[in-house]
Amino acid sequence: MTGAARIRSAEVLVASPARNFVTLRVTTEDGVVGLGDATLNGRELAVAAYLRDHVAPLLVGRDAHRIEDVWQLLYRSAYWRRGPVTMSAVAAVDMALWDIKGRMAGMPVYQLLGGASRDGCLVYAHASGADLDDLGDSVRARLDEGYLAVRLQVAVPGMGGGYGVASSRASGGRYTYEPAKRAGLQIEEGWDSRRYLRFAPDLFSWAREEFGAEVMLLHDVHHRLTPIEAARLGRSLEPFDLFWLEDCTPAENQEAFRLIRQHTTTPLAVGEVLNSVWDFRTLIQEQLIDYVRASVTHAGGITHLKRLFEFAAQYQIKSGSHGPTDISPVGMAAALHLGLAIHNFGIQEHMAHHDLTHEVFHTSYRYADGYLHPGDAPGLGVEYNDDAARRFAYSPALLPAARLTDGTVHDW
Ligand code: EZ4
Ligand code: CO
Repeated sequence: MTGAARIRSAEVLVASPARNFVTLRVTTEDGVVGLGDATLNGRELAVAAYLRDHVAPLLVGRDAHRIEDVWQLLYRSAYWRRGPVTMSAVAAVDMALWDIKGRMAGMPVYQLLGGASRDGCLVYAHASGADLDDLGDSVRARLDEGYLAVRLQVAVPGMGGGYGVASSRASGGRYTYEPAKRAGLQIEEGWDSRRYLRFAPDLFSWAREEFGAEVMLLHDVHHRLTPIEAARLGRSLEPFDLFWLEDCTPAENQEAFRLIRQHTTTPLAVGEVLNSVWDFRTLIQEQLIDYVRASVTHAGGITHLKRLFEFAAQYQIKSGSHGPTDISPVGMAAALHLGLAIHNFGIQEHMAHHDLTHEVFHTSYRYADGYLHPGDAPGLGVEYNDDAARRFAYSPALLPAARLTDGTVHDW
């Protein structure tokens, strides 16, 4: 029997290589290091404080091998359950302990999770534009890179913007979409559901004519519609065979999806802002959705997300994990190990990180021909470069707010 791997330290690392990241580094008395992602976009320091002040002191001296026990302890003994700050902190610890176990076993984490169920994880990329011409260039760039699935977002004519439209084109024609802005004041964006609902079918009719039937097309509504509006949108997009329609209405009220489901066969993906299996109970048991969008980083780590995906599997619902650049390379690696191992993997979101981000995080995962593979380095396969990180000090950034034409605050 392997002896205990006592935890010597748990350090919270905050750095901003192109954007802010919070990373937990757990080190055992024998010097084995595990990394976990604790990045919660726009609320980074809340998780950092939770980890530093309340979680790290509990970890020191504990056996890093006892992943389930530590998970249950952090979840139950805090007394205050769930929520994005707590579940991101628990997630970071969980990832770091899986990383340690893998490194000690000399195996990639996906092997510890049951081994590969597929050759690679299908991913979707982002394309966006200020108008359809601009969006066309963006989609073609993604297809040239070999992506088989692309999420399309475009500014709605007459609205001066829309969710998910990149504001700048980086070198090499790559659009970088980062909603959190490093500004003193929170940015406010306008929203008009009627304009959007009229335009969305034109967008996908154009896309099918332009790019053909084979490419998988996705779209994110980002919580902006009421249930009946979402039902109408899903129905109007049916001729264009979407891979999924994402977050078409806020999902705190899970029962809202009953109405949407009665009206449309467009596949539905929900849950990047949710963090517990309880947030999905009705959505899954009543088969109201097709893809679970929760992330390893925000939903309690590999241990909890695996439970959630296996619950979903009993109802023929697949995974579709959140994977924007606000999930760090550590979180992305963990998502890929889990995605490779589970049976009901669906698709993984992939927004490639900035080159500066990769100066701090060195990864073993690799992209080829529309798929990501976690690689075969022991553990999660990510190394953290402290020297590089010191060059990128934390810089506050906030997600925008949305307002309707008359000034009312809306769901962003
Ligand atoms: O706006 O993660 O599907 N992806 C998304 C994301 C979210 C950001 C918020 O931090 O909706 O891009
Ligand atoms: Co989304």
